[in-house]
Amino acid sequence: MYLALIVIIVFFGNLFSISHGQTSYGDFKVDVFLSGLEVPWDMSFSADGTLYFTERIGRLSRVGEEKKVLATAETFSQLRVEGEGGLMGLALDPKFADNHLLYVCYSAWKGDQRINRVARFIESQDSLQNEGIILDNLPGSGAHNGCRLAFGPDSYLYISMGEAFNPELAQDKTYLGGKILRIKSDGSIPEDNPFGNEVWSFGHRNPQGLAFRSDGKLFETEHGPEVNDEINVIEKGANYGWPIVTGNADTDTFKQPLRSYYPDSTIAIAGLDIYEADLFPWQGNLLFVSLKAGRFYRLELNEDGSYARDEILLDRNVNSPFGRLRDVEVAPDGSIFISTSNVNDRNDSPGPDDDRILRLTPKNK
Ligand SMILES: [Ca+2]
Ligand SMILES: [Ca+2]
Repeated sequence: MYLALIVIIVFFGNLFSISHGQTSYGDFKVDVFLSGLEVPWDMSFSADGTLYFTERIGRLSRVGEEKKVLATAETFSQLRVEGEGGLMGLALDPKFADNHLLYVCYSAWKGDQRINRVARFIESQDSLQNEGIILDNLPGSGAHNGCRLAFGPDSYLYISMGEAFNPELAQDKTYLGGKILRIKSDGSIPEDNPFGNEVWSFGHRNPQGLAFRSDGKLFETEHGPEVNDEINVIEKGANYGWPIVTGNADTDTFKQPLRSYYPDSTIAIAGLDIYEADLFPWQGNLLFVSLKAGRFYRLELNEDGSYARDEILLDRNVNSPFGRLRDVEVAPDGSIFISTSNVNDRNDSPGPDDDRILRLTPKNK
């Protein structure tokens, strides 16, 4: 039995939540769905509920009736696993059920140069085949590689790119780092992109979360430098400020974040998803996780789309034994999957079962 459903930990959400006056939503439980992983970086579900996920060391796996490793490091051309780089973003084609195409964003070597790239594969006979590099020579570094992927309702692929430690170039619309990029699934540039290249929005630092709501609104998370992690609503051609401003800025030049966190220290917000299922009473909430603080948040919006309130559901310093949290993904059945990031990452003491993928369900269902 590959499912390590050994540990079942019941959390009392109402005891541990940091209250902003909201009603308690009651209890949920956490099952360890998979263990013994190494930085499961991005998760994605096909419509039939099969889980696909990457590990940063270069593994890509599928979990349906059974767990199957579809690809290892040599599958990805010149894969560069170092620092925060490696195999990262994953997205399934909008027509995945018919064409079995999937897309990854990974760090690579080009000679002695560090780059990132986006490649497309076909899933065939329990492996990934026919690598097609659709966007190459993206800026790369030991960290600040971005690399989250999301398909929009326009069927175009959106890519978050870190500025690869070239902060001033985040403002340069001809440089592809520090940007949200938008391409067609064959790598070509849509005619209605705002600057005639792949750039969709700019002034980003290291965006680590990217998710569309079903109405087409695009949300993004971004690590602040030492302060001011951000949740942003991404709009065509907009400037999100880095490195001129971080967090809330008293200016009309830069797009204000939907929510800026922690003016005194960062918690490194990473994976993001929007809850649009009905297993939990959290419809329309933004779900996101943090690496440094090991937190899992849900954030409620007002009718007008502005920030209403948030709740911390897991916190490594309060109620969570799971350490750093990397990605969150809502499954088609409405349960919530969270991946940890402790092995060969910035955690001094990974547990014997790390890394793990967790599954959250309501306690009474
Ligand atoms: Ca994901
Ligand atoms: Ca900003």
